[in-house]
Amino acid sequence: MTAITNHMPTAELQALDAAHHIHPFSNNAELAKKGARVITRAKGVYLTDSEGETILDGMAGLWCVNIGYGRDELAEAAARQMKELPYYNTFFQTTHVPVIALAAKIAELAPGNLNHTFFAAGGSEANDTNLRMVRTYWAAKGKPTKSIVISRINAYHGSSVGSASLGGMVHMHEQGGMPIPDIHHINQPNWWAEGGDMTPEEFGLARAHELEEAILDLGEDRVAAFIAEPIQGAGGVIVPPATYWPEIQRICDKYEILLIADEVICGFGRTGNWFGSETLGIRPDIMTIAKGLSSGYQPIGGSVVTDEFAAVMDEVEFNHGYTYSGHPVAAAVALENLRIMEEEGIVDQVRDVTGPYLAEKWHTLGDHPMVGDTQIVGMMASLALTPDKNSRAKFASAPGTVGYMCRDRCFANNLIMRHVGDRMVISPPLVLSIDEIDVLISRVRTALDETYAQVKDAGLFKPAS
Ligand code: PXG
Repeated sequence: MTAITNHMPTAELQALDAAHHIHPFSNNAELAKKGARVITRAKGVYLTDSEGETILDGMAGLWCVNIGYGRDELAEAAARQMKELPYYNTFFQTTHVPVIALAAKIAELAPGNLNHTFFAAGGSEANDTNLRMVRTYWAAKGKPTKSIVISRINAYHGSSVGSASLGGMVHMHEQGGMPIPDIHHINQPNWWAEGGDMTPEEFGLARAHELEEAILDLGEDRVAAFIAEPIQGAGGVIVPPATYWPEIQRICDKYEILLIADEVICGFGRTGNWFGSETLGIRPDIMTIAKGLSSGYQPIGGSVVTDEFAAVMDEVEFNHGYTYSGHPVAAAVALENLRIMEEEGIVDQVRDVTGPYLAEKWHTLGDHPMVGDTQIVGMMASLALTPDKNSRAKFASAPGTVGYMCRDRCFANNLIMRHVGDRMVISPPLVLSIDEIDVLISRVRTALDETYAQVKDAGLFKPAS
């Protein structure tokens, strides 16, 4: 076989891709017909494809390339570590320097007494760890019946059987026999879509109270933990009403329910603080981390737990671990990523400068005839597309039809912005500059204008009855 390189014609690469590569979350037959866009390189916030087009990456890969593309320091850290110690495990009474240093660094950055990390290769694995760990924790405390984890509809916690069961994506549960037992879902705090006649504040409280009702229904002695993203990411960048999290925290405290904050997206600067829990005022017992930990340069994630939690688990031989838990190369790269983020003040920059600027511009999109809600915290943001902003109406067309059209117009304008149903979301690299924010906003506006024209032409600009 001839070498497959960046220099091959796009069509040949696409044909080989279609022949042998199964894409996640895709209809592979449809994709094969049009051919996947081949991304060949990236620098800063821009991707380049095999046709030489440059694309502004409004999604930081998959919500993860916080530091931006093309940082040689991370490549060098990986190369150094590969030469010195490419792999060793930490299962059998051994450890190594990168994992020691990274665990200590995470303890320094994490709020409160979240000082101990169990490593994984990504967020799904880390949430599987959490599921087993909270049950093991309660059993060790003499309360083995506390095994139910409460989560939320439209949450995303990963794709493995355990983590997808924790998640609340109905279309995922439909495939492969999920959710597994002892996972219970309550409703999400999505005021725009589900708030009815309530004010956001009333609605936030009502949705938080569903947690209390679930605990009372299921029995306090049965519930181990509540898991949630501080701000739902894959669910559509749903920023909860201000009343929601304080009430959730009160309920978890009152009933001694462990609180797991899934920081896979919100962590490492995304919300303008190191962790979303700080921005939202949450005191978790466990944080799930991944993505921005290494800015996606290496697959790594973990579960960060408090001193109190770790003290209980320390007494148990926890029969759990992954070959790549604390992988030395991934750990070395993550450390270098965190060093750069700290030294360059990237989180402060998002909180004080670029985040507020992006927010100001993002909210101006609310004057577009098809845009209802505009939500943004730090550098994660969403727009609700609607045929009638006053009534917060959904489109009459199948959910996601208009969102998909908008995503296509973004692609055509060399901007990656995702759609979640008829909500548009961005999560750009945290190094996005003021000038790049202007480019992003102008491409979003063009894409919205083009979508609006298409939607009207197709007779789709009408509300569901
Ligand atoms: N928790 C959260 C909050 C996530 O967003 C995971 C866990 C799972 O992490 P891993 O590393 O196992 O993928 C995620 C991942 C999307 C999309 O379409 C989002 C994620 C993954 C894939 C697609 O928005 N988030």
